[in-house]
Amino acid sequence: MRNGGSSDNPTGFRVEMSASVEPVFPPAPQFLGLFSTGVGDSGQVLGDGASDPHYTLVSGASADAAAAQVTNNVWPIGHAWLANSAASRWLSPRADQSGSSAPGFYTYRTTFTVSDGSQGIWLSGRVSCDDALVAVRLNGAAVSWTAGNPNYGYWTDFSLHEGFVEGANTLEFVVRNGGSSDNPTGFRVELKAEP
Ligand SMILES: [Ca+2]
Repeated sequence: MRNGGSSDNPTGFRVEMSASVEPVFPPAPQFLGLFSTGVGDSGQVLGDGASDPHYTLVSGASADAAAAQVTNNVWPIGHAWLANSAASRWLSPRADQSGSSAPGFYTYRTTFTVSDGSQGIWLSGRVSCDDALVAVRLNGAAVSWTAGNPNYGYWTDFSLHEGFVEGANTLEFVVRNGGSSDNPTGFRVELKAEP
């Protein structure tokens, strides 16, 4: 680079590089129709405000809680919340979480098909949410779970290796939004099948 001018003046140089690559968790043949949050059928990330085709909000504290929407990519994402990536995006009861949602419980549900027997298969992944993940249910049965509160600035890893059935399966995540007045809430999960 060249510093211009005919007398002393500021010059500088700055570059940022990252060698880390976000893991991508494609759907696996053992788990047909199972996707991370905020992606379409081919795994591409969806835009702000899109309805996630794979996750529904089956109960929620806000009156407007009907579909899980891709959260707008603004604060608190990339601030208090983990930044979005090419592998997944945050979901919320509504896209605008600067406008926030009511405190209470939100249940996100996804359904998928186990096509190759229900024994010896593993599903692992990582989850982040605002504020706390209070329950995980596989086919209606509670899964043992440990996660921090709040759980939005980092990932919590998990794995499931029992409770699957051949055919249709349902996986639910119950998120509690804390506080006593409207404030941001969101949910994000990345999933992969283990051999
Ligand atoms: Ca919150």
